[in-house]
Amino acid sequence: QSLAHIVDHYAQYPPTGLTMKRIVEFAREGDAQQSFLFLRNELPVRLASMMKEMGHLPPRLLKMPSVKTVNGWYGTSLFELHSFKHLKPTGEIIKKFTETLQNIRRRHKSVVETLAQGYMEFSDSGKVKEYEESQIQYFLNRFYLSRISIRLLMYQHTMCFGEEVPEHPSHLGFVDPNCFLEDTVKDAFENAQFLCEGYYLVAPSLRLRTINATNPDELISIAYVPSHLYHIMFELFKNAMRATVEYAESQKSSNKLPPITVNIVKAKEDLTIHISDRGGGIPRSKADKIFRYMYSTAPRPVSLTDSQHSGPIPLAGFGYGLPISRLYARYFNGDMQIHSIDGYGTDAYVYLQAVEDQASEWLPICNRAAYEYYSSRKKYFACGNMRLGLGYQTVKPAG
Ligand code: W6P
Repeated sequence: QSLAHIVDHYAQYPPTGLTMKRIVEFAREGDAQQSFLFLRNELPVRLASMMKEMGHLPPRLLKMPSVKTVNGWYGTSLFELHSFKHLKPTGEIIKKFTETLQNIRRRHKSVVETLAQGYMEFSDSGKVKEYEESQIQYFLNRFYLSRISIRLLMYQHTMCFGEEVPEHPSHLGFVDPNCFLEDTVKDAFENAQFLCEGYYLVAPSLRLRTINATNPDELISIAYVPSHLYHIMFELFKNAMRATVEYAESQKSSNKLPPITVNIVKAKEDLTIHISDRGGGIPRSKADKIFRYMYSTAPRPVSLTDSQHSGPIPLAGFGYGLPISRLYARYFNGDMQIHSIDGYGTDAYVYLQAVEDQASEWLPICNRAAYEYYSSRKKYFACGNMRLGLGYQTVKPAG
């Protein structure tokens, strides 16, 4: 059976979207065998649909060595998973499956950097047309969203039913059923502050308020993926701090830096985190660009999470950080919005689902709208709102 055949087979099925509630329940009550039976089909479905989608990228981009490398990783991983299709779920097979998942995770670790490299190879070897750029942005949002979902499923299996241990005994795999948002937010702030002081010698302080609108006396917690929230907040804080310090310097202000204020509010439906800085804001003409993947301006692809630099680490510019953070927020049916007052400051809003069974995985599915996106040569930046039917839909969990 050829790889193309296997891809076609799995890509005909839509993914099965889960909710946070089901993920938590499954971590508590499920077992390795059930997980194996689900994932040996679900992971190939999600991998294959992205392989299909890669096929719609501009042909010249597909010829770039780094893009071929990533495509090859997907093929190898799909093939490995497919080899479990007809096997009896014995203890030994399940153990091998778990090891395979760990290998796959390692193999795909540097997908983001490698695709960034591929984009640079593409733009170095010829002019990038505007519609190509637009298709690539559209693709990357879907591709990275899918990657986030695949990695979460793999983490849940290896940490709940394999040898890997969760970061904290109260966690269920990669998920914290009682994620105290205030702790994660403070943690992200302190680490961004540390970077900021290392680079600028000063950093703004934090003014944090929490409002639990439903249970006023209770600390705010939801079931969530702590590392996703950390990633989102760390990115927003780095941006807010950089703006605050650089704006104060540009104003030759000798006053104390204005603090970054954060409000965390839990209501019946939404959990909102509002981050406000007085870093001078950004003009509307730049506002829609901050969620673009801008590989061309990145000096060298630098790993998103680990920094192997020596010397001061510049606070991130608008690279991949914000678009990927927004995908993390959207993944469980949340969102991220940024509104600015030019000449004053910026407000960032992170919306998460307050209720577990409303937090459904948001997955790219291949439908006609998506196909039309790749076949048309229009410039779609202006309607980049992926909620307007441009290929994104929530798949309701089965059963
Ligand atoms: C700015 C630009 C920005 C992006 C994201 C979060 C905060 C801020 N502040 O000036």
